[in-house]
Amino acid sequence: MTRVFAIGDVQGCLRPLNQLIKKLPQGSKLIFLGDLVNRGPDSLGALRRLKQLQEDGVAECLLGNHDLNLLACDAGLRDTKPLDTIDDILAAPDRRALIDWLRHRPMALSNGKVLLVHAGVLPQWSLKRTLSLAHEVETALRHKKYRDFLVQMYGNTPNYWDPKLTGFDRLRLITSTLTRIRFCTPQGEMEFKSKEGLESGPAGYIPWFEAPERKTKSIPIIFGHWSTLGLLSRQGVIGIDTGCVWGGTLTAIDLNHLETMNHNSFAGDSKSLTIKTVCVAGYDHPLQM
Ligand SMILES: [Mn+2]
Repeated sequence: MTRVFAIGDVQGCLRPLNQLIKKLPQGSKLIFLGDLVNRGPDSLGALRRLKQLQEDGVAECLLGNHDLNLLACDAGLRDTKPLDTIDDILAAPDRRALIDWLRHRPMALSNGKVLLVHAGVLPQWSLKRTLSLAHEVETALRHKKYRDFLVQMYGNTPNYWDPKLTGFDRLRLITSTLTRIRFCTPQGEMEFKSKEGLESGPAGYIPWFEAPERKTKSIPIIFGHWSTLGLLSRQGVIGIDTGCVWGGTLTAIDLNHLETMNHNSFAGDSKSLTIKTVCVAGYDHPLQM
């Protein structure tokens, strides 16, 4: 059986990426949870490596908010900011190939037993709904006029799900959820400012996975994005952004191990999943905030 690992936010940390791959069993399939680039010391090297791994059939990579920011910078819609480390990609001779590869990556993945997203999902979304909404954004990004979507991508509204949403409002809501969500109300109204731990949301807001009516409770969700949580397993979800780029670690989780567990042991309750991970030390000279 092919071993499958989900891997947290690489963010341009090529050395830890290479070290982690060396520690995993030969022939493993690797699924990266987005934020492939930015903040780390070698975004270009990491992106080239991940593209090669995907083209070799070894890896797949989800899109995260930093990857979408790169697409927007490439399209001339956003200037790089002082902490950004993507200039090397924008100056690279293979820039076009890298960008075109990146915009064809998925926004969510599932084999029916586990759901993988960069940031999270809204309470009203089932597994099927999540994959279908992810596909709407994927279609926009793969279209030859994908720049039209990038122009409209930024913004914090709408911040709650309404199936009647259409056009760019709908695509923006889906993108904000899958790549940026941390806190929402129990009804799923999102808030985008809080970035610290589980208790750091404003009054009335909870981590997205604690929404009491969340329709994805029966399937484990693996996500990245929220590095201030560290490795987290609760409510049937597993966060694996362990802050590689901030001096933490780069974490891989064994999905085969997860799939062999009794489904009922995590459905809808607050128990932690038993998980098996492989970690390497992250970037050892973290940038100053
Ligand atoms: Mn992120």
